Amino acid sequence: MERIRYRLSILLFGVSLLSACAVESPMPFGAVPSTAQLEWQRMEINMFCHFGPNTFTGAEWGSGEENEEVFAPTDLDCSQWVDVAEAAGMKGIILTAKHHDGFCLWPSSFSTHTVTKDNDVLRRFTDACRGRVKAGVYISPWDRNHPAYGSNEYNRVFSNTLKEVHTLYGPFFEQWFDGACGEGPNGKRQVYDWPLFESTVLGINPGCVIFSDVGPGCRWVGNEEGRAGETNWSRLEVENGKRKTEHGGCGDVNGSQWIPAEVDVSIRPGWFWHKDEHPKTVEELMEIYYNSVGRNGLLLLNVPPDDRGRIPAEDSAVLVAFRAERDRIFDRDLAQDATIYAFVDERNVESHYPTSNLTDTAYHTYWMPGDDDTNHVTLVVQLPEECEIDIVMLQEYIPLGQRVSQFSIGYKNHEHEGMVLAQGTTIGYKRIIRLPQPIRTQSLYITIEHALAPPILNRLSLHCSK
Ligand code: FUL
Repeated sequence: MERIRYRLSILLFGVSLLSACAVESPMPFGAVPSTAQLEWQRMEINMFCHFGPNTFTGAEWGSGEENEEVFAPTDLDCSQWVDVAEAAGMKGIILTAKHHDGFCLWPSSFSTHTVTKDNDVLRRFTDACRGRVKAGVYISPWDRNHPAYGSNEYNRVFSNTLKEVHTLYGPFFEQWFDGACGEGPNGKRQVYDWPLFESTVLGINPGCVIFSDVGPGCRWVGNEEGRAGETNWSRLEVENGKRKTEHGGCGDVNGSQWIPAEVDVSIRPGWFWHKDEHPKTVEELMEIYYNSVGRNGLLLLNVPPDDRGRIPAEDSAVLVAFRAERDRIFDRDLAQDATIYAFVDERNVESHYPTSNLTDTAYHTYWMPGDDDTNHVTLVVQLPEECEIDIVMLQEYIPLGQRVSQFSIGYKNHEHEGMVLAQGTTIGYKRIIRLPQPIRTQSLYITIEHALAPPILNRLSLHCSK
């Protein structure tokens, strides 16, 4: 007994010593991402594949009356899609398993408008993705073919369709619900039962990130041009399936739910492949990258397979070049060997966290100032030598919430005058700021002018795009 008591007291002493030394992790601020949403955000760029009867008819919105035999890829190869996605540095692919024409790329039991059993494209797609990239699925609630569309019965049909796809082909990392709600074959519109659709998917796969105009997993950014708002909060306020404030591109600073922005855009003019259309250039894709990933969004870039069922060579070439350009700029971090000093107003910050956490590449190490330091927090980045810089990349540690609402970047010129180079509002998961012109300097200032709670940053890097 005595021995047990002795062991227990040693143990308790050890535990109290440990907790005295350990830094308590900061309290989260506001809504925070779920584990699935965090993993999703860290994917950064995913591929969208619009593929179906429209690929063969030249339409963008099929009528639903197309003959099933129209869908006839001559050389279908879903692993080639995965090859292209991997080469482009994309982590997931979302396939339009059913677009508005209602045609199912799997032999569904709930529709007659489908591929045949021996031509199960969804199966080939999920098989090709396994172990390489994550698979996601677009299933349009709008259905221009289904006879039940426009009635209560259709909501049950659609829920069963979701159940079928997620049970037989899942798990999917993302379920894409398009917001379009047009007329069906009988001229009626459907009143969608969103709570039923969501609970069906999440009941089977709680980790599935559901996209729609209002989430709950991620939200539409409000345009199809590849642009998030310069101010972009990952919070939103949704009530009865509607945004309380109309801020697709900007989110809602006061929102109580974590619903980050997804930026969907096509590499070509149309969503589906059309013979006479061509992909965007690397410069255009870089612009999209800066305006999406660089503004706290996830980029969902549509790369449509052609009528062979393969991604055309010109699209894959531009994607490889797009990746090479990102690597060229961002693989070289000029701040890697920098020393970073932190001040609040004029005084040194007393922090439990080393500023070296800002330049290491580990995701879960971060820096924050003192508990009351929310405004005028300046990080002085002292470089080992003078460098030319035209890009600053900042990341907030979003598992503890999104906090920063105003920041600026500056430096001292050769006359030692302070010069503001750029100003911004939100940072979020990632913010990439392109300076109006390159500067040569050995030290740069990043000031968090205002945050809703002490700012917590996990990464700061400097680059030169020249
Ligand atoms: C839109 C749809 O109507 C388009 O056809 C496309 O699927 C795009 C991604 O979403 O709202």
